[in-house]
Amino acid sequence: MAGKNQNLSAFASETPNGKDYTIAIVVAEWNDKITFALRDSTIDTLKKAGVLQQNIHVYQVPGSYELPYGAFTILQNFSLDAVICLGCVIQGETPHFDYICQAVSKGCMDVQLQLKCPVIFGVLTTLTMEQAEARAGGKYGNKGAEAAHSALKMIQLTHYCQEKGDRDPLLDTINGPLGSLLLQSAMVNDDEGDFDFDIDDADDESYFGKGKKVELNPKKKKKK
Ligand code: DLZ
Repeated sequence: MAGKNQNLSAFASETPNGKDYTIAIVVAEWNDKITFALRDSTIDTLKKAGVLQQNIHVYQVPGSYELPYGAFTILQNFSLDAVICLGCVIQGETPHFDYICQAVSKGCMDVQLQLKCPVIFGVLTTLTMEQAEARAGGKYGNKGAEAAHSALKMIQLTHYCQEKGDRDPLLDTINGPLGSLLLQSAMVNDDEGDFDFDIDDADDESYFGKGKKVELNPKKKKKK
């Protein structure tokens, strides 16, 4: 991957094949001369890596500030392998440069960790328009190409871990916050207004431990 002032379109490793992947691109319309150049390079790189045209979905949002919400909403409604966020924030033109940059980078990070899907930060944050142009197809390559490569690398990592990992995601879910919710739904409210668990002393093994089976949809306890 390119470092400072290196070519953003030159990668340290091979770009993974993307023929089975579905990817969304969210593009900010602010500084569209730059962001549309990033978009075109992203699409070009994805296609060269084998991603099918019909599996590349492009959405536009007004500015970079809207990128995290765009990614979040798209991920909540469509099955995707990754979302690539593209934007350009130029310090000279943006009095609240730091706020926007921080909000967008933190926002993209939050979305990917919360929704467990790679969200790529393809946002140029530069001092001048010239610096942006140099990274949107100019002498330092194109940040869009880098974003596409990053997306495919992260999808590859995700699939590798899902296939080879030895942890059961269902078990983790049940033992995590969902487990508490399920336990709450297993509680029954007796006629005195107290909550009680409906635990069967059955022998079978459940996610709640051997020998204790929790009825997840218990009938209300009858008063004796
Ligand atoms: C308002 C604003 C400014 C001043 N500068 C930029 C910029 O350089 N790059 C960019 O992507 N967006 C900019 N915006 C727009 C904000 O991202 C956002 O769209 C508006 O504040 C509306 O929420």
